[in-house]
Amino acid sequence: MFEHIERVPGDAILGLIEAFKKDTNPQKVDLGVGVYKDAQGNTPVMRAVKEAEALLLKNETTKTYIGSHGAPAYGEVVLPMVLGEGSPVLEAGRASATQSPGGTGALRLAADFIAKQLPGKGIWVSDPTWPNHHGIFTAAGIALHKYPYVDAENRLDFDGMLAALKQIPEGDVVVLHACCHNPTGFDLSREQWQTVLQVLRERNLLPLVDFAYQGFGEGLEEDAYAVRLLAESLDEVIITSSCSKNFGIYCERTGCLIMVAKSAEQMENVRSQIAIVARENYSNPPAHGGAIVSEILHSAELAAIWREELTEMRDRINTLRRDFVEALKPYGLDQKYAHIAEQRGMFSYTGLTPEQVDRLRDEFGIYMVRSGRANVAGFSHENLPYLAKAVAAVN
Ligand code: PLP
Ligand code: TYF
Repeated sequence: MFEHIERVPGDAILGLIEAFKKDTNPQKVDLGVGVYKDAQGNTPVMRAVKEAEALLLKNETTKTYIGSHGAPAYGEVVLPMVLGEGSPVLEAGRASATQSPGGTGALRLAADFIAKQLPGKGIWVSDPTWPNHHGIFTAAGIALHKYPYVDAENRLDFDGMLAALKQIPEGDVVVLHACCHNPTGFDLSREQWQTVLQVLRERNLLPLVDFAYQGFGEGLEEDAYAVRLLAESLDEVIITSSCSKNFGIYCERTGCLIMVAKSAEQMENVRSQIAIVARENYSNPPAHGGAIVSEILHSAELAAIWREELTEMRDRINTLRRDFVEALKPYGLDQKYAHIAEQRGMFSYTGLTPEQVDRLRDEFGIYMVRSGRANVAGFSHENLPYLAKAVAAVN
């Protein structure tokens, strides 16, 4: 029965983990998969998370199913985190939260909902985007199209993006990265978001805002600018939020699908359909990650610790961006790579070519995605001089 089945290559990004492990170069540097790392190169459990888990262990009384929408206490804290305390969207009862297995799970719920309830609508993703976007939407049976995002000089191509958005058929879905664009690190300015809003409105397009890095760009509130602008200005918005990065709970699979509808009445209709989609995929989401987030955000004390830790992570990344460009100065490359200090979030489209990336791996044990995407959290003040020297050597 299985004779005809072909072997396919694994995920290129996740494959870097294995390749890095095998490398015996003592100076090797991992700039591959998008997980946060501290100065020692570790991805530790956050203190607020450890404390929340201790409380959960002590107080947990049952492991029963939590329902297709997940724990209400989780939705209760994620909605204001994403849409803002006192958001008019929340006041109007227009938003519904469904706990999901990671941001990926939320994307799949959104995809199945679109395929089922908005048949025939295409979906548009930035070129480039997170490769899983292609897989998830295609697997759900939705026709996938691209809009430009980066130009030949490795800069944000806002004009190209805008021109493409203006051509999208009415009613189609547009995937937008709320902040910390993966893989490029190029984010839109507030003014540019206002312009995008106008086009979405004029063309009657449905935004699906992927919000996987809240708190990693400029701040928890600042990073939510686009999400809140669109939710408050448009009748319908789909938001997929992830707690993997900002709570550092990658393996607990914790995300949220937020559906914003025109009215509370329509929201309840949509919500009932989302429950079916969740049920058909996995019945109920895993509970633990959502319980951690809910424990933290329901406690003023834990929430304050968490915010401090998140700020520390963000500041570390943004400092390393600037210091890397500084480290390139002696080689006369600081202008060429100045964009790395301007980009936001965990990732940088460095502008290194696939051939340069290969040389960095083979000659220096430096691992990144062949597109030239580097995980900036893999930089450290210890390895910056080595990285700068290596980048200079391949230039
Ligand atoms: N969306 C983007 C753009 C991402 O980079 C990620 C990262 O992993 C996700 C969604 C999904 O995150 P997770 O499923 O780990 O919560
Ligand atoms: O882009 C990244 O590195 C993260 C992690 O199949 C990731 O989003 C990468 C690939 C994948 C799942 C997660």
